[in-house]
Amino acid sequence: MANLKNLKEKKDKARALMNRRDVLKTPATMAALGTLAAAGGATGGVLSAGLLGTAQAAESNKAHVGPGELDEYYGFWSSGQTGELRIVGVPSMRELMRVPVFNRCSATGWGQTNESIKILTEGLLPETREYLASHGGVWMNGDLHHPHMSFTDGTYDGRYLFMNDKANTRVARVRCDVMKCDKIIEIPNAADIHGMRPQKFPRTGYIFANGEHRIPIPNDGKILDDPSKYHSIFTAIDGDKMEVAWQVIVDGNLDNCDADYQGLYAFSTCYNGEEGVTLEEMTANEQDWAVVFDVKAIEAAVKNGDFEEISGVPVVDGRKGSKYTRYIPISNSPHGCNTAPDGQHVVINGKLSPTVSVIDVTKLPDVFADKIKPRGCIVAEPELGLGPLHTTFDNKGNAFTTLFLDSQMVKWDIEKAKQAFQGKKVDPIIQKVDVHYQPGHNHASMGETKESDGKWLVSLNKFSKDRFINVGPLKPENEQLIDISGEKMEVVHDGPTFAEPHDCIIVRTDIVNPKTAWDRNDPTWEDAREQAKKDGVDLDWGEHVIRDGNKVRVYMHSVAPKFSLEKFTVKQGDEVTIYVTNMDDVDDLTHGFCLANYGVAMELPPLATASVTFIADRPGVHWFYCQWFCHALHMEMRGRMMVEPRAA
Ligand code: K7E
Ligand code: CUA
Repeated sequence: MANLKNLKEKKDKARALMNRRDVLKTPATMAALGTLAAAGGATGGVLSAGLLGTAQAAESNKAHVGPGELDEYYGFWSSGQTGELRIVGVPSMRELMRVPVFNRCSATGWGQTNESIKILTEGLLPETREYLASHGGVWMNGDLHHPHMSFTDGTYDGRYLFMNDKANTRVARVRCDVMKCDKIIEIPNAADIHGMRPQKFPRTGYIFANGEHRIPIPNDGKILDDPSKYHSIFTAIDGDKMEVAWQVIVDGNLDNCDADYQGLYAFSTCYNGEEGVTLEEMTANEQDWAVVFDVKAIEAAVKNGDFEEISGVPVVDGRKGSKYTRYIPISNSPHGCNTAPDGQHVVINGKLSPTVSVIDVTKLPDVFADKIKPRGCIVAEPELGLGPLHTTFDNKGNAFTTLFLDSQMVKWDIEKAKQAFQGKKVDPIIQKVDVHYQPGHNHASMGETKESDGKWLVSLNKFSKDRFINVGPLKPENEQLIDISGEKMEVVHDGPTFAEPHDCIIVRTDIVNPKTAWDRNDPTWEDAREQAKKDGVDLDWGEHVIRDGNKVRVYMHSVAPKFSLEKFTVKQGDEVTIYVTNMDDVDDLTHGFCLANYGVAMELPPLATASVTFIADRPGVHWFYCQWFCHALHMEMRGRMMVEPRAA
């Protein structure tokens, strides 16, 4: 009975929402914002209209990956405010691995080992490093929204993954051979990197990154409450060197971006054309823009000196009227920006407008030559539903757009949308399917490459509400798997997930080939290798304690189930560095090193070296032990650090 009552309540709520949606059809702006707020409200009242007569698709066999079977695709998932990268198997949606990037990690020692601290700090701006010196040395948080793989010739090449940190204005790179972060840089002159995409052609090349918030440049305190002097900045990073190549100052706030398949243009959605600082000011106008960057012209400007050097990087003026950019008027507050695999169309997602705008890149030379108006490159503008945020594609000319407010995924035909734009009586919408609830990003298998294959679609939903048993006030998000191989979309899987999978990519497994053990010559522990050489010890087979004033360097290796040193002794107050090398090369034979009551812990996968430095200021016997289950005698894999008390 309770269930029936529940169902009736839900239907009533859904009907109430239907009415509200009708009200919303007209000038969307503030009303839509009101609903955005309601979606986050405590009542759960904004439920998908699709609850009416939802015929939930039966579990498709294709999505089932049985015990011991392997997935067809790697999913690379962001984790939003958790700050890490996640690896998910698709279509099983099994979480396979977490790769710490902008976060601190208890298991792996990321943020504590000398090797990770180097990566986390060497690319920071000097003023940030100075600030952090008295604030723990490394940032403890990050906000990782957009993970994207490097491209060669319009498709993924399996070299690197790049990702942004909105919280602390950084861009990071993960090596796909070992699935570890190897570079992090902070972007100067920018505030809070949001949209980020690699160059698709001829290769990556550049990483394009949007500074979202507007700030005074330089932001040194001379200008404060004078928003007319704030700017936001577009950055091109050299993805090989992980250095800023150039920047472009723009009008408005940059949101998301993408690149073309010709290597000529980059695109950013741009809201707050009003340049306001309050919500009312930012949404006052009915029009914002998509900004198009002429990459070749900007490169020439940098070569010919048409830039200002700020914080050591060339900054080109791309504000309205500049020859390096064009501002294409788009309805209020566009969000996602997605290039289609046909190489010709770029979809700008309306967010506060129920439409998406389709740019034809072949018309851009005429726009830059001022032969046609900026809007002249728009070749379709279908009305899809409420709150279009992001779009992805199959290999048959179809696009899939998330509708945040409607809690739906809409499949539509790009060609038909173009015909409708020219006045033909055709409906580009093929199907809408309910997702649960409030989807943000979506992604189809290989969908942002020219090899898009139209098999799977993932909807990353911001709310799970009633989809899972209740775990308390903080609920998981819900990522749903949709089979798009047929004419109709079919939701086949719900996957709860912790905060917050903003975005993901789905990559064929043949493209990604990680190693199963580290190479002993890996540059990650270059500093350890050099120090061992100076100390005249063997890093691989170390079992040495080197005293150097009040510095002590301990070298040990691990072979299951033993550390090479059963004990070592230091003096209270010594600065101790422990280098541990795992000499087991057996697949999956990871050890760990945990020094109890010193807060020290790190991972040691096959043939890796890791090191940690700390002050031995607690006298007594301190056990270190292997913290990764490695052997039948794993519990016995341990030793003692003895700290002699300081003479009284
Ligand atoms: Cu969440 Cu890509 Cu940061 Cu849209 S962004 S939802
Ligand atoms: Cu070595 Cu557990």
